Amino acid sequence: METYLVVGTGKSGIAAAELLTKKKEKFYIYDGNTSLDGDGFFAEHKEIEKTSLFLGEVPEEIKKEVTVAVLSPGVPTDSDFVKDLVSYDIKLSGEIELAYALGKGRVVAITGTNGKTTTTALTGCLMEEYFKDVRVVGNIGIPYTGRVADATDDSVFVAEISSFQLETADTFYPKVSAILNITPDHLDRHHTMENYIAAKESITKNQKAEDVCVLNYEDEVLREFGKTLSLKVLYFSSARKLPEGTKGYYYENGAIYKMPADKVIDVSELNILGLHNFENAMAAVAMAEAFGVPRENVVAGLRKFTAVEHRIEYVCEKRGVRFYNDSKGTNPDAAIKGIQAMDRPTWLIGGGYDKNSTYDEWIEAFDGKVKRLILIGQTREKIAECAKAHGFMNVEFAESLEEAMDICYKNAASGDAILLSPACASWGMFKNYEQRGEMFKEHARNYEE
Ligand code: UMA
Repeated sequence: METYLVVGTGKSGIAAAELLTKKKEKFYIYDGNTSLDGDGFFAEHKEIEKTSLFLGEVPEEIKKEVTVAVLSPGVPTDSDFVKDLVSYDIKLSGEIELAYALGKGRVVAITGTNGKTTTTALTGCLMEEYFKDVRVVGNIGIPYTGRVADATDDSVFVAEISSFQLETADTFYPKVSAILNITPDHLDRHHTMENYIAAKESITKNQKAEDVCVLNYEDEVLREFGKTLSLKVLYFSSARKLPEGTKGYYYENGAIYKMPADKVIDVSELNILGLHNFENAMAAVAMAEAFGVPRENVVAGLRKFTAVEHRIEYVCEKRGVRFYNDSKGTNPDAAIKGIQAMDRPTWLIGGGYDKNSTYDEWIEAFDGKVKRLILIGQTREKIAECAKAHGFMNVEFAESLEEAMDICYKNAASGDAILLSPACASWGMFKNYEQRGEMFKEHARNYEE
């Protein structure tokens, strides 16, 4: 019998503690935030058995008793707190591992720097066209532990898995996995690109010869990684037909094909825009077909699916100015997709938490479209300097998201766009990117015509 320590009282920690309660396991809870109200926590989360909630510190005798720590994804595995737990021989686990170990059902798992959320939602949609019990979970914002208690062997889990979550996944085993792309992100946490790549690639570590991994052929790291795998690899490419003998999907002349020349769908039938979304669609089709979803169901799902909230999401039009919410653009690479998708002169709002990113490529992608860049948050000086180094001088600082939006709306002309696509995480100013996106949408909708 294990004794667990749930580390973190955000979405993951709450769901993990609820699952441990349901499974009648012994557990304690910890959070590094000493200003939390312990009694208030249990009053608010009645589904969680009242146990000890430690804030800022775990007593020695508890560390001696605990056997497994369930880390929330936001807790760095190399922090002093975690190192101390390890010195007490406490096994490190995570919310994903806990859900997998205590749950039932088959799993499809998706990782990658960008496009995970759209691909996960789309894969879920294709699966639902065929399977009865499909559960979309993970980094997408629905903790996996929250959906396993009543799962059966017939349940199909479609899980978005971040590099943070992979770090603490041990026996977690997806029948089908996908790595969509790997570009620099979260280097504050993983320190080197090699560590980050290794975390992403570990999604395949428990897969067997008959299992499937879907990889982006146009990502050199992933193309090479595919050659090292001893399981079935399906590639996708948005740039060319795959070389003869290579299994997978490709985009050519406005349609998606399965190798060698089997047309799946014309992209004009999709409700999601841009080449990056055709890549997401190919990955989703590859996973669904590998999982046994018949072509007609795949096509029906593709026709139905619409864009994900906070990802280049059209909000409203006021005085001829259109508002787009791309709060999910939490790194430069994602934000590049955001600005590329704009077909009007754009007032761009960026900046936020510093993840040690570099912003050069993002600024270069402005491509004459950005009228002014309004910056908020911790990274604003760093981004402003970078913009100026690239000859982009039209930069202004604001103290809050609302102030940034007011500057844009006051100055924007009919036919312009106002785009929130920060290239940075929301942490520090907002609870999460969803809250940042919601605030943007609410403020936009409240403007007078
Ligand atoms: N905490 C500590 N010690 C620490 C760090 C945090 O005690 O060193 C505590 C905080 O005080 C807080 C709690 O941990 O109470 C927060 O935990 P968390 O940051 O892991 O956040 P959750 O609310 O549990 O949300 C997590 C994911 N968050 C992160 O990975 C940072 C959510 O992904 C995910 O949707 C959710 O679990 C459900 O699985 C968000 C995210 O930004 C969307 N992900 C990154 C991304 O997509 O780029 C990886």
